Amino acid sequence: MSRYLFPQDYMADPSAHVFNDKIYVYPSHDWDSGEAFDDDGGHFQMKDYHVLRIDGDPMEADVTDCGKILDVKDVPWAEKQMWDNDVVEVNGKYHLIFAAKDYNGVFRLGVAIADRPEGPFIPQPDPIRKSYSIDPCVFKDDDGAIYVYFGGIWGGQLQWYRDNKALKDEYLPKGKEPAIPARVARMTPDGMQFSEMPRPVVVVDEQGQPLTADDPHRFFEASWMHKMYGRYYFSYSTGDSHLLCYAVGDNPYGPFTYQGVILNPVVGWTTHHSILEYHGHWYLFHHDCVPSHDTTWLRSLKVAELQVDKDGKIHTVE
Ligand code: FUB
Repeated sequence: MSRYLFPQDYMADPSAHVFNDKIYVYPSHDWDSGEAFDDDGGHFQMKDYHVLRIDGDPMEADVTDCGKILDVKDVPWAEKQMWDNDVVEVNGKYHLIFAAKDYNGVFRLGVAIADRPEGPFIPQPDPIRKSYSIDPCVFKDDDGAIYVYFGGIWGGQLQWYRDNKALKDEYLPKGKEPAIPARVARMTPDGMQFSEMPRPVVVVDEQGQPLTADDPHRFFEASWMHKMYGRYYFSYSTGDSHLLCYAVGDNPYGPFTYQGVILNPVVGWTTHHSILEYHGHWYLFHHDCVPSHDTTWLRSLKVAELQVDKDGKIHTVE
């Protein structure tokens, strides 16, 4: 069973968290900009963020749009395309980590800070130093350490970087070459900068070999990290094979061993999600394009309860 969370507006890429015993969902805010579809996501011209609050069981409770929390015109370094974001609590404040294109057409990650989960968020004047690409997921471990997972291929520009340096030409591995990995960096305790150079998030098969470029289950974008039964679950979208998959590891850096498919392809090109525990139940937040009749840039938020075995295996959502 699943539920459309907010049929009143088009939103996507939901990052869901529990703050003060309520669920807050931080999505991208889709709209019809008139830009044509292209392989670089030029049709995703989002210009602001809203936050949704769910007052109880996400399968049935009321969902409130708390309003606009950040507008691209208020971010000094960002020109356009406010894509996926995520929020983490840092010393009693709330830090929104978001991706947008700067005035050189390069995706960077930025920070904006609020006193409450509902915002409004005040942006920092500059992006995170040495940040690149898209789809930040901010994960706070039980010891308080904060990690940001990020990266996305094609329009997300990850194929333009290796060893954290920009390449002269993009490089997309083929065939049995190792797939391009997501990245993870621990953040400074104040949640403002990377405290280390980003490291690759390697997803391996049962033999410990990295998934290859031709594997339909390899990483493409939409990183998410959650902890379950004391283990680290890295989940992601496979992009052009349109799956949500997961892999499990014993520490925040991995490697993560591939486990299976969380969600089969939905209507629409993209698929993107978050996973959250609330009052002892696990939920998958994601999006599809059924309400917009398969208009890829007009997506609608959904939630479904996840079935998890006692050994930590996640069942594919049907
Ligand atoms: O919303 C724009 C982009 O579409 C996201 O950054 C990707 O993950 C995909 O959902």
